[in-house]
Amino acid sequence: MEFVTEQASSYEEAVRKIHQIYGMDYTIYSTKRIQSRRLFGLRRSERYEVTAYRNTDAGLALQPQQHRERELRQEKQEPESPLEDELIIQQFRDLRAICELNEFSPAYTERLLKRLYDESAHEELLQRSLLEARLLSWISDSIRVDRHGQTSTPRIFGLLGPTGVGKTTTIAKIAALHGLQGDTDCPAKQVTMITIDSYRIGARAQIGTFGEIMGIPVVEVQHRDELQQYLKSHQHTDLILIDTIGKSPRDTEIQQEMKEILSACTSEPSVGFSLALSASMKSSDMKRTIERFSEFPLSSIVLTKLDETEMVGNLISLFDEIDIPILYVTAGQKVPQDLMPMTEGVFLRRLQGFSVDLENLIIGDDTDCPGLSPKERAFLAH
Ligand SMILES: Nc1nc2c(ncn2[C@@H]2O[C@H](COP(=O)(O)OP(=O)(O)O)[C@@H](O)[C@H]2O)c(=O)[nH]1
Ligand SMILES: [Mg+2]
Repeated sequence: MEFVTEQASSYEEAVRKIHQIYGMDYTIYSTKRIQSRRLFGLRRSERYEVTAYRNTDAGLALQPQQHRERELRQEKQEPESPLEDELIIQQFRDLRAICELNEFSPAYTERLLKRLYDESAHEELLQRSLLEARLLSWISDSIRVDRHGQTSTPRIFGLLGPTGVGKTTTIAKIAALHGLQGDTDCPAKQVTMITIDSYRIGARAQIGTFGEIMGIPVVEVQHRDELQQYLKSHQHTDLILIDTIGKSPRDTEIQQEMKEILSACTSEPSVGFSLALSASMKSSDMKRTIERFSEFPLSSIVLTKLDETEMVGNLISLFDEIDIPILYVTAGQKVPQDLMPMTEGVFLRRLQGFSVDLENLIIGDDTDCPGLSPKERAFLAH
C-alpha cells in the first residue's frame, strides 16, 4: 500500500496539498498535530501532519469504516495533544512563579508542584483556578495552629526567645487580652506578670510601665526558690505570665541559669512555654534559634513583627518543617491591640499572585466541582 505524508499549517491545507500533489484517489489515514520550534525556541508554530493512502491499491485498501476506526484508535493512543502539553507546561511555569514571588522555599515549592501534578487528572491540569484552589488548600493544611492553646491557656505561661524579638511587649499584650477585656460571659482574669529579665538595664522599668498602665501587677524574680515561693503563694491567680531573660541565645551560661529558674514551674499542673520568633528573621537563624531552645518544653510559637515582612512563603515553608504550632501573631508595637490568635488566614491573606480573592474566603457548597473537597472549593476563584 502506498502512503504519503504532508505537513501544513491547518488540517484542511494538508489534505488539500495531498490531493493537489497526489490526486483525489487518496484517502486520509491519520492526522497528527505537531509543534515546531523556530530559532532559539523563541517562536513556536503549530502544524498538521496528514498521512493518506491510495484507494487504487484495491485489495489492500482499508474500507471507510475500518479507516474511521483506525483514526479513532490513533487519536486515543495519543497520550496528550501537543497543544495541551504546552498549556500544562505553561500552567506549572506560572504556578512556580507565584511560589517564587511569595518566597516559598525551593524544596516546599517542588514538593507542592510535584504533588499537584501527580494527584490531578489530565483535564484538571488544564484548569488554572482548580489548580490554584488545590494548591491553596494544601498550603492551608500545612499551616499548624495551636488552637488548644488559644482556647485553654495554661495557668502559667512563659515566653522565651532571643533579645529584641518582642517578648516583653507580647507578654504585656497577652496580659491585656486576658486581664482587661472581660465581659459578663467571660470575666477578666486575675493576671500577674513576672520578669526574670534582670540583666538588661531598663527591662524591669519597661514591663513595669506596661503593668502600671494596665493596672496589672509585675513581680521581679532572680532565683529558682523565689519563683517557687511566688507560685506557691499565688495558687489562686488565674494567669501568671513569665517574661524571660532577653539575652542572645548564644549565651549558654544565661540560658542554663534561666532553665534553672524556670524549673520551679515543672511541678505545676498547668504550665506552657512558647518561643517568640520574629517574622523578619532569616529562615536559617530561626532554625538555629528553635534548635537552641529545644531544651525547653516548648508547646507553641509566637510569631512577632509580622508587620515587618511582606512575603510569608518562607515562613510557611519553615513552619511546615517544624513540629511546633503557632499560637499568636503580633503585627505592630501597640499594646494591647497588635496581637491576634494565629489562624491559617493570617498567612493565606498575605499570599500574592493568586487569582483567588483571598481576602474574602467563603467555604461554599458549590457542586459544580464534585471532584474537589469543600476546602479546595473555598479557594476557587469566583
Ligand atoms: N514592628 C513591630 N515591632 C514590635 C513588635 N513587637 C515588639 N516590637 C518592638 O520590638 C522592640 C523590642 O521589643 P521587646 O518587647 O523589648 O523585645 P524583647 O527583648 O524580646 O523583650 C520594641 O521596640 C518593640 O516595640 C511587633 O509586632 N511589630
Ligand atoms: Mg524583654
